[in-house]
Amino acid sequence: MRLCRDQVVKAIEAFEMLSPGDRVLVAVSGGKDSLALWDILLALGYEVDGLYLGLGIGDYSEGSGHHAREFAAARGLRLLEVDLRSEHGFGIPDGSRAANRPPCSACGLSKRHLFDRSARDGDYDALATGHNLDDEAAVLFGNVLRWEGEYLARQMPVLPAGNGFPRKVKPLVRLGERETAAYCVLRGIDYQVEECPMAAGNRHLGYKAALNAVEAQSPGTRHAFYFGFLDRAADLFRSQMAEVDQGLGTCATCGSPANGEVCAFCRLVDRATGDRDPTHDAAVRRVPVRLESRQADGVPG
Ligand code: Q46
Ligand code: ZN
Repeated sequence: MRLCRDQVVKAIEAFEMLSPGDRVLVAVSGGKDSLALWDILLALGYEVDGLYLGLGIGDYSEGSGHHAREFAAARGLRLLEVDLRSEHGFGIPDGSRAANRPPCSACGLSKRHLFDRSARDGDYDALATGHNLDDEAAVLFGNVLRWEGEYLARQMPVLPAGNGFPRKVKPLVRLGERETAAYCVLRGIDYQVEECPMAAGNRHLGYKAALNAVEAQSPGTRHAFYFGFLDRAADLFRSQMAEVDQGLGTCATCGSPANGEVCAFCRLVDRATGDRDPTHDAAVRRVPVRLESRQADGVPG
């Protein structure tokens, strides 16, 4: 348990993620990473609320919500909730079908938008997510395989606030998923073990499996790959981030940052709920959705 806390402290200090007294919003899925993160940040003395997003994925969502609520209730913590179906008219399975997008793409876009918006509305100093080293290395691997410059530019453990986005931090980047799982077991944190049923066939899982195989043969490679990128290559892609940020405006529908008249989330809502506006469809054709995302991952979770 001490090792996990120490690694989080090290990450926070090395990347200047948080300052003492910061108000932090943690995106909580009910899984091991986000609950361990919430627990560790509280132990380190930060003021931390949780945010749970109901994705409408049947039993999986019911289980995740249950674990997030139990964790918060047992400790008297504040858990904000946003429900995609009741507040925006669709759940991920039906919405992604109607919008003709892969589920994880619709899900990632919705999460990023609603997390950002909640952190902004609640005036939090930072939004923290439970991405661990295994996640980040797998995303990096996928982005390097395709030389996705814009995504590589954003593959940082901290993204500063700006252009209407909150500061985003990933304090678990120095921990692997077996470590966060062990932390939860030792701390008696009951977490959602089942994986999302929509993850099957996700490219990200393939990248993770490939890196697991490399790591088994050559321990330490994952760490060297990810931190070597941050030390020696990340700066090479920075200029692409500035280019995208310069083109951002404000969504006419919801007021969030957008690189068209309407932001990618509002366009998704239109398509997912069948409430199509031809202007929005034209905007979808004109604007590649990914440009609007300041978060490079699209990681399940
Ligand atoms: S929740 Fe969402 Fe992940 Fe499910 S639909 Fe994909 S991105 S896999 S953890
Ligand atoms: Zn919008």
